[in-house]
Amino acid sequence: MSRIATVAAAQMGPIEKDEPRQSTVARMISMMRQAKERGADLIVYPELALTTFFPRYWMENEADVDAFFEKEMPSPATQPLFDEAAKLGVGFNLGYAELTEENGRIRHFNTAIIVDREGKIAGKYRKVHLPGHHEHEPWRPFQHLEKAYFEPGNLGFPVFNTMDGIMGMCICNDRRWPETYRCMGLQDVEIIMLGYNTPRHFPQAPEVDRLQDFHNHLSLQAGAYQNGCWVVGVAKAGVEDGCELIGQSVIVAPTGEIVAMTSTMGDEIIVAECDLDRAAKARKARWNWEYNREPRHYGILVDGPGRPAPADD
Ligand code: CDV
Repeated sequence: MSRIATVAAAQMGPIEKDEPRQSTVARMISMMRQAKERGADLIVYPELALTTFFPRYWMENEADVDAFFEKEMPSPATQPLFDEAAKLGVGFNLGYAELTEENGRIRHFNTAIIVDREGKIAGKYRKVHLPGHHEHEPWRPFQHLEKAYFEPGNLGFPVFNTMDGIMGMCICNDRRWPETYRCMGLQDVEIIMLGYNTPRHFPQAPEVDRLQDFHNHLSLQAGAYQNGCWVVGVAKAGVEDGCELIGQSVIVAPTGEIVAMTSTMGDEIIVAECDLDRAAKARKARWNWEYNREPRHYGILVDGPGRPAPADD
């Protein structure tokens, strides 16, 4: 018997700077209900889904930054989402800014969780690849201060046996790195969920602005195909406080084919039936890693790159 996860990608339109958590959570609950009506039993929300994408602002006051972070999960503001999940029997993937204390040290992470159909947290991931810059760079039309406001995740790329599948997560910039998918592929992941906030404008190389949608799909489709797994990529889209974020959220099959895609820049649900057994089948038929991988030649991936020494004359 096939294991089908009916997955909804819940693209969100802009969240303005002063939009309270309660309003965002109400939007998310409304989408969860729509998803359930369309048969979904798992819903994926964007990166940092509870607030505006605050790394675009330079803030000197730590309290101003921390106001965008969750000190507990669930909290009074987010508990209704967990309650609705349990009521409807719909699992979810949520991205948020996490403020926590570990060994007496305050830490800030860009985090995502998987919550199961009983409303229990079944897995946590902290973003490894943080894009952007550490300092205020006034030449930019908007900042990208993830390196200033977060530290790199310290959990690796775990996968979780939950909801009758093997599930993994990554977050936004992670999707551009082949290592992200491979770390989870090697653990037999069947579905990778991720959210993104991707500005259309790339200040370091504006000539690639026109390629943002292409590079988004290129990364997601390659990750799915090369690792034989489902990939669900979900945008926060539209013009958020003057900054345009790309949309085109997708559900990608283990063949690399897009099976559903959003067509607006606002709150929008797409749904696909994901046969989780297709992951193992695709991996075996196409790649058969035990038989064909040559890991003894891949040491450079962890030992570090290095240019070859110049040839002797
Ligand atoms: N939120 C992100 O990680 N955004 C990056 C942008 C800055 C390039 C991304 O990879 O989409």
